[in-house]
Amino acid sequence: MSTKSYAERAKAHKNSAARLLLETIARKESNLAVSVDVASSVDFLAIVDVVGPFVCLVKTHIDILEDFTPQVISDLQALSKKHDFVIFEDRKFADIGNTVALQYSSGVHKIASWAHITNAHPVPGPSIIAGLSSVGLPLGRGLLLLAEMSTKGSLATGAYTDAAVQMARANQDFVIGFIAQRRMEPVNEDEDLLVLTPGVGLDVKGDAMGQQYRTPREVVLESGCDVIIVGRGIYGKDPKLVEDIRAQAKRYQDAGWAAYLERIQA
Ligand code: BMP
Repeated sequence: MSTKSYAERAKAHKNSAARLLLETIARKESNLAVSVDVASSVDFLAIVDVVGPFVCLVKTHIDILEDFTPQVISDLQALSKKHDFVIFEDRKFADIGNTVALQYSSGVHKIASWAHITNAHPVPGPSIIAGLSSVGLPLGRGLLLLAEMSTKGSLATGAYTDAAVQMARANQDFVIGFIAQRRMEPVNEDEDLLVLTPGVGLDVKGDAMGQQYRTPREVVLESGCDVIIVGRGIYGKDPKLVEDIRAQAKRYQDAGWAAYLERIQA
């Protein structure tokens, strides 16, 4: 279990996106990421503006927006400056290196130009990292590998997860960590692969489509993860209920930070 502080880890980290995330967590005393999965740009930006003060990171699924225009990205970047948060596009790339390089740099969304962090399934093997890093590394971006998933019946377990960890270890200039459900024990003192964990909720244990939730305490204290990713637990009642969204964001921020303080004091 890591008892090092986020601030200490920020100083030592070699990847600029990882450093930015760790510094932001320490500065804002927040290991909360909010996943803003709504279809309207107006709702999306309104939620980001409300949760902004409470989060270290905003996670997007930019292809969900049905009225996407490049202006959404400018507005998101302005909110990222206003509230001091990192942007993570949860794109889950999963193709050959040449294709993912194009998907990352081009198309309507031009993800590499604005997302500090993105992620990929390790299923194609190390070539996916080569493709993405050819675009992202010169821009100072970071990549997370999906080593595990939060869903019931996930195939990302056992040898697959171990292979994802090996792929990350071999590419630590660009791969900054994992989407996973637990901390992966480092091989030495210098290794610092972050773990960002979705499937977090305080009130319910899952949804009707296989999602499974654990509490911030289980995730951060018991499983040693670094960032809790919360979606519907924060905006789920109604994306327009601004006061409730603010209160939930604060509630999850407090729960995540209390679990971290308990961990580093252990
Ligand atoms: P929610 O908290 O509303 O269940 O949302 C979880 C978010 O995290 C979704 O955007 C989903 O795509 C993402 N996610 C997940 O739930 N489990 C995983 O294993 C990986 C994910 O990216």
